[in-house]
Amino acid sequence: MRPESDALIVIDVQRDFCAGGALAVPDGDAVVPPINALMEDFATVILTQDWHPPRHSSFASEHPGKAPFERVEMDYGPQVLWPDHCVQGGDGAAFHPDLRTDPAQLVIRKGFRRAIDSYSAFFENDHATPTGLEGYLRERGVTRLVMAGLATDFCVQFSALDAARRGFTVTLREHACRGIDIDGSVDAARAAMREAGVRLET
Ligand code: VGL
Ligand code: ZN
Repeated sequence: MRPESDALIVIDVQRDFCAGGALAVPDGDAVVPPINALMEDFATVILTQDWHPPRHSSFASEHPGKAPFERVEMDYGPQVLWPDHCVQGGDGAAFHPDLRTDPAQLVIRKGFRRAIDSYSAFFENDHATPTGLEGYLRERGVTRLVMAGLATDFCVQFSALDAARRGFTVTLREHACRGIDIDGSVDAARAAMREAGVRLET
């Protein structure tokens, strides 16, 4: 068992990001067994859950003439548009049925404000509005984070970059992550994370 200073953060392992889901990540289900196994090693396990109200501004269906995976400029910066996904209380927002959730001490829900998306577990996409996770970790004396989940190039990357910038020691378990990969975005994410000092571990 790892010391209390180490936390496992499991990003968005939800039905909509897995096979048959509204925004299925290729091979997304494959992260479940290694993440379940990782939980054995950690005294502190935190899950995140993408949790959008109906008609969320990141949904392409809210932007006439736009299709999923196109980009728009929001007042907080660039935003990729997505199929409707992870709607609060809906089946697609539930955790993958095989993901162990009992060991989790905290579930961080994010993306719950209609006008702004939140990829990162730490800050919304304006990079300024906090989710509260940093305060929770600091109060509990957590300094080292191991991250895994979906999707490598969006919510995992944004979470890892924010954590590294805020001074946490961050390790990404790549065998327990999968990406969406839009125009090379997984390779770009890996380069950005490495540049920021995130350890990429296979
Ligand atoms: C995610 C796109 C939209 C993710 C969430 O979990 O990576 N990606 N919402
Ligand atoms: Zn989302």
